[in-house]
Amino acid sequence: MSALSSTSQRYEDLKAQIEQKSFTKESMTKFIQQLPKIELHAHLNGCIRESTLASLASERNVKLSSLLHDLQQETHFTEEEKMNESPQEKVNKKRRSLLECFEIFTEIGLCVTDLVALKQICIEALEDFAKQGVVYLELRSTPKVLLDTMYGTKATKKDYIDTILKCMADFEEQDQERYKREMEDVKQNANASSQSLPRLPMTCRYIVSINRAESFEVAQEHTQLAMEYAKKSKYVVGLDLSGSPLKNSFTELEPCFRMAKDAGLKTSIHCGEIPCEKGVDNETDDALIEFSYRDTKKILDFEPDRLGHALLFTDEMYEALERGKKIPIECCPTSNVMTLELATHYEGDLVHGLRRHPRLSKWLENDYPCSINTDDPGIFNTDSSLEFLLLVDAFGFQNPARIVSIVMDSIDHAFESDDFKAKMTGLVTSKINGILY
Ligand code: 6MZ
Repeated sequence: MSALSSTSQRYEDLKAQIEQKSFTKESMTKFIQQLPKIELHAHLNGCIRESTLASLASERNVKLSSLLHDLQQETHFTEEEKMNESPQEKVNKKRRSLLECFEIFTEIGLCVTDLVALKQICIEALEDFAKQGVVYLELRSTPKVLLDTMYGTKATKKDYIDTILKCMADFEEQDQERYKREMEDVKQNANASSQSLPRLPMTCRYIVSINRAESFEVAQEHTQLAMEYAKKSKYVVGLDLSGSPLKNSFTELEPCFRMAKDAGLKTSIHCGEIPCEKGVDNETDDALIEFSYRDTKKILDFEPDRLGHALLFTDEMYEALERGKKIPIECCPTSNVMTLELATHYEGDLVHGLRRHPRLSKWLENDYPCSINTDDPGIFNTDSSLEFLLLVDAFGFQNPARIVSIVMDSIDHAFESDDFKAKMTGLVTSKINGILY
């Protein structure tokens, strides 16, 4: 039996075991918190902790918009939810429409101005993901020219990438050591329960981003950087297109993505964040809808390795995806609810908002390849465990089998080798067995 087929057999056995076990709400929450997770869609600057943003802003005399950063007064509960006192973290208390998110990114840019701040937000992001049990992280970020305060000079985009890669390498080394140490302790303590098994170490990877708002020349520069680094570093695995969907078009940037693809780099492209057809909302004008339709078609024809969000396609586009290559989608539940404002105007809280997600219930129903991610945990006040707990509440899962299958399938969407994925599947399967018994 090949390594891959033996691990997939173990995975089938595992699903069957989970389905046979009964879970209370508490045991399900605990299980999900301990579950090893795969995070494939997170933007570094969007991971900034609120406290770090506040202190960097005060050091640099940046005034953060109170509308965007102070807790909103209205809590958006339904009457029924008010009676049941829903947990606070499931409530959308902040203004986070897509446009408001881009205002915040501008403010973050005014605060993360040097390599020291970059290093701080990177280390904190890695710690935060690891704490939630993430075992494989693909973090993306747009290289920027910052300041090198040590020498009082400008730091190049290569310095930006080197800083992130160094944080990742150091973090991995320390996390591996911690794991070995904790395993030794477990071995020496014969009575240790499976619940006290140490958290698996986290593997980190980096995806170079191109921001749509920047010029073609900058996009070319980032493509070259991604290709150059992918050759010499195991950490750099792909190229992403993100940024405001109102800016530029994929059509203009396609040559960069083709070049990356031809060089063997993996690609992930944000799409479907604005409607591709009339009647979805009352805000998007016809010219923008037409632009979005054409741009999305171009992205789908290009066939990137993964699609970011893929929220507001036409039915025809979704059907073509289903029939065709089934390109894996990086779904970010809280982010989607907030940016589409699914929880602001109607029933209000995130759980009800997620039930109004334009596509997620269909993806789950049809087993469409789809990972669950945080997008910008610092901005959306979320983490990798909360995203799964939200799914459980919104879709009423009675046991975590569906969650486990999403995690296991996501391993397959990673920008990594088959060998790596087979090993990761084995590790995750053993860990889940450990949590179960
Ligand atoms: C599109 C997004 C995004 O690259 O500076 N970004 N792009 N849609 C989204 N949905 C909410 N969330 C984040 O991280 C911040 C950058 O990531 C992109 C934006 O370009 C944002 O400026 P980095 O580390």
